[in-house]
Amino acid sequence: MAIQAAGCASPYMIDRGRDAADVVVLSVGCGLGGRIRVGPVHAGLIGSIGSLGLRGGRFGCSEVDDGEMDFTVISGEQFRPFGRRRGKDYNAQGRIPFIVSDVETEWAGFNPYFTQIEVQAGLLLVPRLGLNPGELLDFLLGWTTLDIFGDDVGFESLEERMIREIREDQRTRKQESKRGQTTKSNQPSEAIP
Ligand SMILES: [Ca+2]
Repeated sequence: MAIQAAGCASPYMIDRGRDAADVVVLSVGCGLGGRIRVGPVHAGLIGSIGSLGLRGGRFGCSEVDDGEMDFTVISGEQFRPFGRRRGKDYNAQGRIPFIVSDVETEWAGFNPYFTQIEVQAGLLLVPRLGLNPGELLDFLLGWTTLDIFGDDVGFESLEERMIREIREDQRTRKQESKRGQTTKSNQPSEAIP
């Protein structure tokens, strides 16, 4: 996202920005309890719905009423981010203790759900902190154009384009304002009689 914010809008750089955003999850839901998950292995006691923050490579809320419940011996969770499909959605069910046994996705490629590490804990507000080593590898290899998760979809959405153009406009105004101040300060001051 920072790369996109820097104004580099080629499809290649847009994908590098998205790949970078995929690595970290920092979001919050509503509910009660705590949970830890390392790929398909999980343990916890939690019920939570909704998602707001950085998750699935996007900042914002999720598209469907996602959430999770986890009683360690049985679990279920669903997530689908807004925007262009890049294989970050999942519907995962666990019917045996500690293991997610069934993961469905709209995506044909490898699901990054299996390389995700995340913890959640809270009362009413349930923060979620996650890191995905698989996505980190995808980000690093992405600079060589190798796309192991098949999530390099290229061009910008209308929303992304609007955000970029607003940021570019703000940056240009700032630079012009700075230049104006520098020119003023370099002008010779009037001679004091
Ligand atoms: Ca990628």
